[in-house]
Order: sequence, then structure tokens, then C-alpha cells
Amino acid sequence: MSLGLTACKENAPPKTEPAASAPAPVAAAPAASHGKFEVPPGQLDDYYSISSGGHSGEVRIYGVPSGREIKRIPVFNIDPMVGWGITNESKAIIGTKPDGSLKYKTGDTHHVHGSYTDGTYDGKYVWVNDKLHGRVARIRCDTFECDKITELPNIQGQHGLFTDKRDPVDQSINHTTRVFAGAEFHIPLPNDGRDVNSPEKYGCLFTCLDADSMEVKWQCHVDGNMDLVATSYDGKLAASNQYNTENGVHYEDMMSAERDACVFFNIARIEEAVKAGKFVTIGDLKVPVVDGRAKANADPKTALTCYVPVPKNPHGVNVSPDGKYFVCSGKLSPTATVIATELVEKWFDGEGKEPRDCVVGEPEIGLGPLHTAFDNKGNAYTTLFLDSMIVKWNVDAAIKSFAGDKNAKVVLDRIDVHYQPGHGYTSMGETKEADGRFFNSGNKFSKDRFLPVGPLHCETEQLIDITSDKMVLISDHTAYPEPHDAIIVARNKIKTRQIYDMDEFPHAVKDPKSQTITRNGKKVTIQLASQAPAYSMREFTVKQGDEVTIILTNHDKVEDLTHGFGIPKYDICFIVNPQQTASVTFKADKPGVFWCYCTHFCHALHLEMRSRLIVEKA
Ligand code: CUK
Ligand code: CUA
Ligand code: CA
Repeated sequence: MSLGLTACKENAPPKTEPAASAPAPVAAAPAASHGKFEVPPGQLDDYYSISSGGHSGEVRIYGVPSGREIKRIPVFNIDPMVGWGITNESKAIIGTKPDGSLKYKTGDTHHVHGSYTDGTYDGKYVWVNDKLHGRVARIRCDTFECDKITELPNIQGQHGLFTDKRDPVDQSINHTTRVFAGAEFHIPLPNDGRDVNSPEKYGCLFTCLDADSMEVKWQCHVDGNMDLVATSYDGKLAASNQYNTENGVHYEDMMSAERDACVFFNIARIEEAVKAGKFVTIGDLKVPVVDGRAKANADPKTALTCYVPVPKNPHGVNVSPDGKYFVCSGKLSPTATVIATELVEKWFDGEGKEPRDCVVGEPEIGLGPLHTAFDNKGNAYTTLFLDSMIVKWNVDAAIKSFAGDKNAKVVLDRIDVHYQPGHGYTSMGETKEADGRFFNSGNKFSKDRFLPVGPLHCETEQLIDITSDKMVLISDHTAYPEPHDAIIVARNKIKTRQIYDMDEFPHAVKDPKSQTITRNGKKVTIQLASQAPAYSMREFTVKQGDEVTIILTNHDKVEDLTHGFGIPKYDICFIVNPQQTASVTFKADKPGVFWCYCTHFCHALHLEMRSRLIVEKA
């Protein structure tokens, strides 16, 4: 403690004026400046961090700078706390098989990106990918609940995802109009059993979705694969880094070339080609697929794509907040590659020569660079997986150095992180309002940072103060495996609501005293209301073999007055928030008495809040 305090006095910059010359903190005093960023009990964080949850299939919300986990949003997973994957409404969003069971129970989220207006978050939606089953989900930010999921055709490994940053085109929709998604794995087209042993015939498609309808608008067939996706601020360009331009099927083959690429998509030209009917369809699907492969796009003036060579198996592509540069991290090369947006646009205008000429900087920054984030002062922060470090470097200096200036000071600072960082992201860093306050390092290994809990360690999220010349580690917090990317959104961008409107649910049970049981052959519908501390029916009787649907509307209007509904032995468990309606359907195949009880602590008589489901023997 005393050591930490001493270090604090010596190292922490004063509150108002960041000290430019503060000495670097040592790893042994990580709490050096925590006090300054402490969020005291009862106070709120400055930012929402909206984070992917990896193969948990969910999305999470953390407070920044406290690191408090505030919410888990079930998306591609099943969550009995809210009943996600259990209620009919959530099953319809996830997608069901003809027998009513879920099509998928698993998912793998990596990249969360928000809707934009004026080059910054408008707080309406975020989208997230599912690498496992090739899906894209939308989450509305007023309730932080998933409202739509689309499975993309003709692809596998939907990895990179980014939203359109240009202003909404259709004012009636008033949010980001397109979402772009890159496929990481190449597959036979169509993948119906043909060409399985002819990898040279496999293909990878880049997908554009309509952000409002969530329908697939078009796809673009590329050479090689795609990893991450980034977009320009004007809606003209999207880009994806490629680590497998070799089209290898084994990892050795995927790293045989010295350079891979960052592929740029000329969005307007692709949309013109689709309009003009210059596309194919695959199998019996109707989605237009344009040809973005290099051979078909040799003339820059008509090209849909531009492949900019980048060393070697790059990972990550990120756009600087001024929109001027796309930066790829080298992964197997100790470099970052700076590509000028303007030069890519010029190449498409036929004013460039080789695509490689669009590269304006390629600084050596350290080992295993993966992802880059930006502050508001022209600096970049790249995670170094192998070095277990974050490196801070200046973009303009990197460009000068590339042009031959030997005095350009590119690398400005390094800081150890614990350990092996994957994504790094800054506060508001993917908007024009990057504020240069915080950098979060998402570390893949925590090793000794927390109490040991058996073979699986949690991960570490480390928050770093980037307001002064030297990066300062503020805090560690745990993260359940495994978050990848996140966005740090200023809290004033988000306006949530706490109570639903009953009319949002067409099947709402409007009568708070509802006793309605409707029978239609073997189908029984029970319309139930909840109001603390009781359900409107104390008991309801069905016959063994009936297909029972229970529709439950929560009539409580008090913020956070949520009720649950669990049915023993029938595997039913879900909640209804204030004024919300949810329903479940199940086969009453077991005779007996089943106490339906409130699972969510709501009232002093919460334990008494139950109803009797009686299933009469057939
Ligand atoms: S990928 Cu996870 S660390 Cu899926 Cu964004 Cu780079
Ligand atoms: Cu209602 Cu607990
Ligand atoms: Ca490669």
C-alpha cells in the first residue's frame, strides 16, 4: 500500500494538467494512478464499454473506468436468467427448426460496432458477428436487447464486421444504413458436397446487409480470405485485412507468402454493378454476388476491389479518427502498415500506379502486432501479442520515416500488459470524437493476476490512462472468456428506457386479473398477468398431452420490478420486465402438480408468488 501511494504521488499527473514528463510507472506499482479514476460508490461511470463475449455467444456491458460488469446481453447463446432461447419471442429471433426447437444454441461474438450519425455514435443500435454460424445480430441500445439476427448465405467464419459511418441516407430510418461483414473461411460455392477436395475452387464472400431490414443486399467474391473489417467515414470504402491470400488449407500454407493484403471495396461501384445486373447467384439463392477477384478487376477505373499488399498475415485493420488512414497490424511481421485513404480513392480513379503505392508508412513497432486504436492527437496504440506490450506510435512520424526522414521519432512509449493482448480500443476511438482518455487492453492470458480457480483462468482487461506522454496502467479487471473487441461509448450517447410500452407486444394480456384459458383441440393457451406479489391465476389445469402456451404480461410499472416464471420439470425459466409480455410453449407430457414460481426477487412476498400448474393424467 505504502509503495503504491508513494508511486502515486510521484507518478500520477495532477488532475487538471497532465504532466508531460511523468516517469514511466513500473509494473510493480500498477495501482499508481487508480485513485484519480476511481468511481466511488453510488457514482456512475463516464463510458459504456460494449464488448463481445467470444464463444460465450453473448455481448457484455462494462462501465469505464470502473470495470464494473453491468449487463450481459444474450444473443447467440441461451440464458435462463432472461429466458433467451426459451421464450417464443427470443426463439423467433434466434431462428427455429420446423419442430420449433432452436436452429443453433451456440455462437461466437468478436466484433461489436455501433450506428453512426455525423461520424460518431448515435446510440441507436450496435451490431455483432457470430463467427461460428456466420450470423449478424442487431442490439437496440434503448433496452440493450437483441432484436434481429440474420444468417449470411454462402459463407463460413463471419469474422470482421463494421457499420457504415456515412450519415443515414434514408431519413425515415435515421440510423446507419449498411453493415459490412467479411468471411474468414473459404468454402465450396455452393457448399453442398461439391468440390470438397478442390480448395482452389473455394471462395470467400464479403457481405453487405441493410441495417434496417437486416436483409442481405449483396455479396462480393474476393481472392483470399478476410479477417477484420473497417469502413471510411464517407461510405465510399470498406476494407478487410487478409492473412490467407495463399488460399491455404493448412496453417503452413497460410503463411508461405511474404505479403498478404488489405482488400478495399469500392462500395458505390459494387452497388452500381448490382443495379446493372452484373452479378451471379449461387445455388438456389437470390442474393447478388459480384466478382471482386483481382483478375476481373485489373482496370482500376472499373475495379470493384483493390488489393493493397501488406506483410505478413496481417491482423486487424483500423481507421484513424480523421478518416485519413487505414492501419493494418503485421502479426507475423513486426510492423504496422499505414494506407492512405486518399491514395486508395485515387487508385480507383485511375490516378495511381500499383496498389502498394497507397502505403505511406510501415514502422517497426514490436513483435506480434494485432490491433490498433487511436487517440485525438495523431497517435496510434497497437497491441503486441508476443511482446505482451502496448506500443504508442505517431502516425505522422511513421509517414515521415517511411519517406526517408531518419530523425522522425515514431515509437513514443511502451507499456507492459498482462498478458498477450488481443484487441485494444480507446474511448470514442472509432469515431470523429476520439477523446484520447482511455485505452483498454483485452489480454488473452491472465496467468497470475487473479486468485487461481482451476485450469481455466479468466482474462484480464487492463485500463490505461493515455492522457499524457507516458501510458499509465490504471486497473485490472477480470473478464469471463472471452471478449475480443469492444467499443467505449461516452455515456451521454446512450438513452435507455426502463419500462416497456405494453402496446409493443401484440399479444399482451391487457387484463391484470386475466383468468383466460382457451382450448383449441389439444392446444391450450393460458393468458396470465403478473403484479407483485401474485400471478392473476392461482392455478390452471391442463390435460396430459396438451400443447400449452403461457402468455405472461407484467403489469407492474415500477422501474426494475421484474418477475420471473419457472416451471419445475418442464425446463421453463424466463422473466418479464415492467410492462413486458413473453410467452412459452411446451408439451404437458408429465402428469402431476407443478409449482410455477417467480424466479426473480421482486417483493417481500416473492417466495409466495406462485401458481399451481395441474396436469391431469390422460
Ligand atoms: S479477432 Cu480476437 S483478438 Cu476475432 Cu478481432 Cu483479433
Ligand atoms: Cu415476482 Cu419475484
Ligand atoms: Ca499469409
